[in-house]
Amino acid sequence: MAGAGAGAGRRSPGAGVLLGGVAFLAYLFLYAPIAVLVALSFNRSRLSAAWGGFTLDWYAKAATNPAILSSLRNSLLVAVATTLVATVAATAAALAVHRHRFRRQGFLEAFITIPTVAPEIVLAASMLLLFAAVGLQLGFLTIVLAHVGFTVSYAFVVVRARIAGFDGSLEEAAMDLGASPLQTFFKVTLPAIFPAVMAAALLVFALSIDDYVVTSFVAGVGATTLPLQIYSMVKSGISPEINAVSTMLLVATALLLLAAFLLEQGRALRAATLPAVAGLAILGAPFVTTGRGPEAPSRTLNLFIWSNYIAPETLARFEARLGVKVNVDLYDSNEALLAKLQAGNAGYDVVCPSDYSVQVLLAQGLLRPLDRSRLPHLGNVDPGFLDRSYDPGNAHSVPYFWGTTGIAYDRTKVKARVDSWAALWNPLYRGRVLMLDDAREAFGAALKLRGHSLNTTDERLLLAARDDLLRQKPIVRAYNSTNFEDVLLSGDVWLAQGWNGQFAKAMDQNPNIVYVVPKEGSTLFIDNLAVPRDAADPELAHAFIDFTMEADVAAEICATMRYSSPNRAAWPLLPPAVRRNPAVFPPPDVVERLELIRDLGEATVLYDRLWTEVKSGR
Ligand code: N2P
Repeated sequence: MAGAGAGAGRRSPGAGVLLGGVAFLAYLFLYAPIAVLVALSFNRSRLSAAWGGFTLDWYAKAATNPAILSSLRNSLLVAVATTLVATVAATAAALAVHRHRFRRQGFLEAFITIPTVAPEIVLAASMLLLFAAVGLQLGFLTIVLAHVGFTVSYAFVVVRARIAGFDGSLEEAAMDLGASPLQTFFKVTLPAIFPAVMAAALLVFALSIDDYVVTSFVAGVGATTLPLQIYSMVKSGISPEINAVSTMLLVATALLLLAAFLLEQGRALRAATLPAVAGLAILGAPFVTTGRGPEAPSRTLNLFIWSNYIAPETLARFEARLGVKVNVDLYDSNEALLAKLQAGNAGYDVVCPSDYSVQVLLAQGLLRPLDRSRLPHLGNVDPGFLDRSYDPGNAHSVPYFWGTTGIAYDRTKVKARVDSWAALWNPLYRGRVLMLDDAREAFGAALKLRGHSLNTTDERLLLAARDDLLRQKPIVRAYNSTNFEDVLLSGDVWLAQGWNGQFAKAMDQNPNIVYVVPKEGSTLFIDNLAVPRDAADPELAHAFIDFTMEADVAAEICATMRYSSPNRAAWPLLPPAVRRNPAVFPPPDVVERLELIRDLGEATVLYDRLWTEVKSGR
């Protein structure tokens, strides 16, 4: 340190420039992504790659989007409740440790602050476990409890630091002059520590409104907060509307933190008022400009389904027909669905597990038997998709979509013929390959490449598949199960492993995209609608499932999403281009080389472990 100080004294002008340059680069590195996001929120063009001129349209769109408004309202309610509870509790705790001396005080104070450094994911998982253990239904209350749990420590640190110098003799003097303890608190103590309390409150508010990780664990349906909504929208591709919402959230948070910072620095309350009010105004503006908050629905269906599996217009049709509201949450892997249902109290009425996940959920008693009398349109489903071994007699599920896993590529960039999984290992395409972010699918490709079943539990074959996937890593640009077709369309990758429906849609946008099911064979999936055991409205769940099996609804679902429909009554209603597209409806010789993924019981742990090794690159 002394050396550095001496060095600083002799610093040449050149060193100053160098230091400035390094600092500039460091800040650029920190803020460039944010700058890009903010800039793109003003981009008239939908594509992030091209600048189409300046516009504020995306802000207007975001501010009138009902899903965004209702999630913003939830976020504000959660943040206000969290702020009140956490700030009061933290202030009381800080005053208590300030006034009283007790044994192990230092240790206990440090103990309060541990949540500020504990990994967020650990806090999130432990809260979820706690709520499940005490049987608390996930929703608004659990979010507030969890937010209080992780913000109260920050609030404590802020208040504690500021009141360290607070002179207790003032309180004594007030009491001596006859003030009651309550009067003393409100007339003497609170005014003295008020800036600290406000700083803590603003910090708590900002932390709560921004939180994604903890909230994603403990939010039930109907309690989607703004960060969850943004993430869910990202799953169907990043739109400039999301950039606009993110920018507003960013600016509002920055203003609130600035206010908290000013107060903490001991600035006058007035100095902090402007940024605080401006931050809150940004968050509240959409309600004022549109003149309304979202109305409360009467009856609600909570749907948890794969992304890119149902169009908003289909849901709107169901809502209009029954006068109900549909809440949708999306996922991109069976494992995510299983985790959510296994944790309990998720609150979904309808879910969409694939074949092998139906098997897992059934074994754990997590599905409710279906009432056939409420499913009159089941007869529309092709019998070839019924009574499969994962759910004999379809007692708990009905097929919704089926499809294939394959490779799509851009033929203007990939000149060689692609008909084998080997293409995804070709070093020629280094950095231009995308793989599904899915253990069973990635291992499926590696196993098929060597001619094995994708359901093998032979450890030797699995270790070899892991090694193949590790060998492939330098070629892989991304693991993505969400919008893999967009990444291909954007030109970022030239070849992608993925599911047929989204590729079939991409082919419409770019005729140079080709979809193949490799000759070695691949996955056949049958994804099904089912009702979780703890569904709140099983009757509405049945109504929805039956609705999706009506011929014209099933046709609309297939035509909009392009996954393969098991509904034979829908087939004649499909546009011929969809019906005849082999990417949507694979010909029999392709189907013949497909294999259903099965639940492998104990061996699942091995797949998980090896997949983690692949992803972490060991
Ligand atoms: C939809 C993914 C298809 C599901 N995004 C594959 N089982």
